[in-house]
Amino acid sequence: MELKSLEIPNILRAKVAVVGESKVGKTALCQQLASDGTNYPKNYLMTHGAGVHVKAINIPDTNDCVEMYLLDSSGKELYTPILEPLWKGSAMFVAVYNVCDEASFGSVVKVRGSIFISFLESYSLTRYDTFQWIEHVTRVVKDGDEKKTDRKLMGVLIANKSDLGDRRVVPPKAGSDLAQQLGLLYFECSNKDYSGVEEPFFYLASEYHKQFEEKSDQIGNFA
Ligand SMILES: Nc1nc2c(ncn2[C@@H]2O[C@H](COP(=O)(O)OP(=O)(O)OP(=O)(O)O)[C@@H](O)[C@H]2O)c(=O)[nH]1
Ligand SMILES: [Mg+2]
Repeated sequence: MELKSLEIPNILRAKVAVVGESKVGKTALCQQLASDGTNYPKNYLMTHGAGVHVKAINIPDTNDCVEMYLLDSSGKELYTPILEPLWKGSAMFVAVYNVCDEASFGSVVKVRGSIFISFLESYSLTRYDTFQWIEHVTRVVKDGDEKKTDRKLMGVLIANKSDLGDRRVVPPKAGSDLAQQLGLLYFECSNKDYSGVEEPFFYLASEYHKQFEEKSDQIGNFA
């Protein structure tokens, strides 16, 4: 037996806060990802508080694996006092909206008064909730960071339910423009068709791995 096949993988663990309005498909996303597309929940079952799903992603051309602990957070504002302590220590977030629900799009981001409203209006979108998922989760993680590292929380913006083309109200350009303004990468997916589900997580795992390698190099330089 080749010695290489006996090598034990290095496992990096990361907590991922999965956030967004109720019914946008966060639980479906986590379940589909963790089951490689075999566990799509057809019927809606509201998440009470949070659920945890695990996905291990191998980093190509390395012996490393990122184990992602997906914190599937309820989209009901009512649960945020329970969610806040759970979000602490997250290495990254995934913000999800439903392309057929404009209010779910408006509520993923910080509502920056008239600038944000005119941004929405330029896409003929007028509905938004006052709750701001990305702003909220990043603040909670930052406040909970005892080392005050000033590190930017990694994240992606996911437009879900792309299979419902005829009912779509949030155009791709609105999503990608918004993501660009927020310094995030934009992805589209359909949990139902299991298309585009893995890509955002491959991206996050790879970025996380890069950060780890940079840190290892720095430690190496000091040694
Ligand atoms: N057509 C379509 N329906 C989807 C998709 N993803 C999820 N759904 C449906 O949307 C509904 C809500 O999905 P959930 O994953 O439970 O939503 P959630 O964001 O976890 O909702 P909360 O737990 O209330 O926060 C369910 O009926 C799913 O079957 C998708 O990609 N396409
Ligand atoms: Mg859920």
